[in-house]
Amino acid sequence: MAITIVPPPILEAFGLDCTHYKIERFGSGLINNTFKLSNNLGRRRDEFILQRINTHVFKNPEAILENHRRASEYLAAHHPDYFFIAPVPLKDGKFLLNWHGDYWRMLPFVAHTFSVNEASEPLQASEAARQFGRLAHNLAGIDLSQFIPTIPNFHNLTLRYSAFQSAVSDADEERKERAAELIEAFEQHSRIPITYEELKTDGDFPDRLMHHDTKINNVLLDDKTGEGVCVIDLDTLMPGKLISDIGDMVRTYVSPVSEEETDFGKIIIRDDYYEALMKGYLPEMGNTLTNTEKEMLFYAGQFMIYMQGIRFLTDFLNRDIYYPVRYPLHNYNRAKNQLTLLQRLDEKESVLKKIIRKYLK
Ligand code: GN1
Ligand code: MG
Repeated sequence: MAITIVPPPILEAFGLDCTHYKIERFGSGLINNTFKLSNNLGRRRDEFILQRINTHVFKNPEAILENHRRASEYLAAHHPDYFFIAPVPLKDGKFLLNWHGDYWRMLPFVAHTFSVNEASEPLQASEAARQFGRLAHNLAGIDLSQFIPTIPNFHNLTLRYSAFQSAVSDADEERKERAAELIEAFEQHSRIPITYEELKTDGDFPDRLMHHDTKINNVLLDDKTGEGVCVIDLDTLMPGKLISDIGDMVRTYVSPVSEEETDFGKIIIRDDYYEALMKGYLPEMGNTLTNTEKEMLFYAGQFMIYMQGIRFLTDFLNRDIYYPVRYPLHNYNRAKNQLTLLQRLDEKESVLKKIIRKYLK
């Protein structure tokens, strides 16, 4: 359940006097409860983001803060000039607060930045992609064995596909009937999960520390210049595959409308945004990409759009237990939106592959 107020002892545990802060709900994330704390004495620098972690989704919230701390220590040691948001410690030195079974953590708020929910100029796409590319590159040498998956199997398409199939067989007749065409369309694209199966055993397709949620609103942009400043939302920073981060950028930067759009005719592939994101990301990775990774850059978009589509459809069939919905067909429409996006992407395969080649060394 979303909450609207923050109990004062939570601020106190972080060493803040609650009478000095204005607290507002913040952002558009679907999973955690996010608040912005602003110092009401007018100290602009003294602002924070406070979040209650959704423990239905993140069953091991300690892992989030542990991973975040390890990554920030590594980056501070190896890339001291790289701007990365480290979590704010509690008075007792820990980073995660357990308050009557709810878990809270705090981050500094980065002043003079903004974020966008949809890319409205190619520069935003290239700046955001550059930030995610830089993150991946700067973390490339880190020891992955120390990282705990914060959501096990998060982007395991094999398991997402079987969850989808189970949802199809367990759903009530009404929802199944409503979704029949969509179910069939996603099943017709089963080449996408099969390719993923093949990649899992490909020795030239390494694990990397990936962000796993590279939506454009997870990058802060500079108020004045629009340049990328840093990435945010490190909850799913964990070992994974390159296609997750590239794919979610394709999924969310390239169409002029988001996964919430129900006028499906508005979903199109903007080649210039696709190009901007490859232009932003690929040079940051330098020549660290393997041949298989290079070959799978187009597939990345198909992989993430397909996975998000079946996740929404699975949730619709499961009676909306994961994603918050505002109306009965909300998850159904989100799934249909993603299917449309996948179709638009496939239609442009050859042009988009040409763009990719331009930015590969
Ligand atoms: C969730 O909460 P938010 O919006 O950052 C989801 C992502 C989906 C996204 C779709 C932990 O992210 O995987 O892509 O919704 N995060 C989790 O909007 O499930
Ligand atoms: Mg997120």
